[in-house]
Amino acid sequence: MIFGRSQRGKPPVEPVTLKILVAGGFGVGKTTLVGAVSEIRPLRTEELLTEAGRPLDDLRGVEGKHTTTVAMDFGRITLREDLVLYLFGTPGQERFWFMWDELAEGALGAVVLADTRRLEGCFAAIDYFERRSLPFLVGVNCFDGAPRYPAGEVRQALDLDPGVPLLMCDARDRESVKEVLVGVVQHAMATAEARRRAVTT
Ligand SMILES: Nc1nc2c(ncn2[C@@H]2O[C@H](COP(=O)(O)OP(=O)(O)OP(=O)(O)O)[C@@H](O)[C@H]2O)c(=O)[nH]1
Ligand SMILES: [Mg+2]
Repeated sequence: MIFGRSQRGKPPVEPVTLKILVAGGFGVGKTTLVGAVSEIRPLRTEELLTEAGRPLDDLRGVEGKHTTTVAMDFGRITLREDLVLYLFGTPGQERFWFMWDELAEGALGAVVLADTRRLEGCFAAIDYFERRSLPFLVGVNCFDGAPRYPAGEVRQALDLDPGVPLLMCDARDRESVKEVLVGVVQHAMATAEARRRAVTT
């Protein structure tokens, strides 16, 4: 058959689209992470850090940082031809957290980025996802010059539940970020499956 389906190959697949949040404290690399993997030009809402914000904005370790996210970052990555992730980066500064509930709506899971020099920066994000039972994974963004700690020590310092995955990553590196995102999707799927089983048994 010349015009049969077999000649045209596989019919195009409608991809599943999933929403993933990228959260964490101020300046941990959320905007960098979304920018590193997005296949569309990421939408950013960066504003200049100002003199007025200086007492509030902790720039230790990221002295070269001049801008901050005030609403969100948005990017997209196709993990497989049938699986597309929409990434929503949250603002890190506490004064913009009123945005979080809007951003979290309909999310499958989240990445909480952490910087070991300022671990306390991600406590609020961890609390937020725990309270809402939204599956999340912790990505330790290994900045150059930051001390490296074994995963177990970081888990302990964060008082992480044993079921929450923790990965070391580099927010600037596409492959590293992809690994983190695959980790979130797998963790969210496993959590959903476990919850389903708990309901039906
Ligand atoms: N060396 C190094 N620098 C990084 C890394 N990730 C981010 N940076 C730098 O750290 C600074 C902060 O990164 P951002 O991506 O703006 O952080 P953010 O979490 O979006 O910050 P807010 O939106 O202000 O909360 C920038 O100057 C980045 O270039 C990393 O993995 N290694
Ligand atoms: Mg940002």
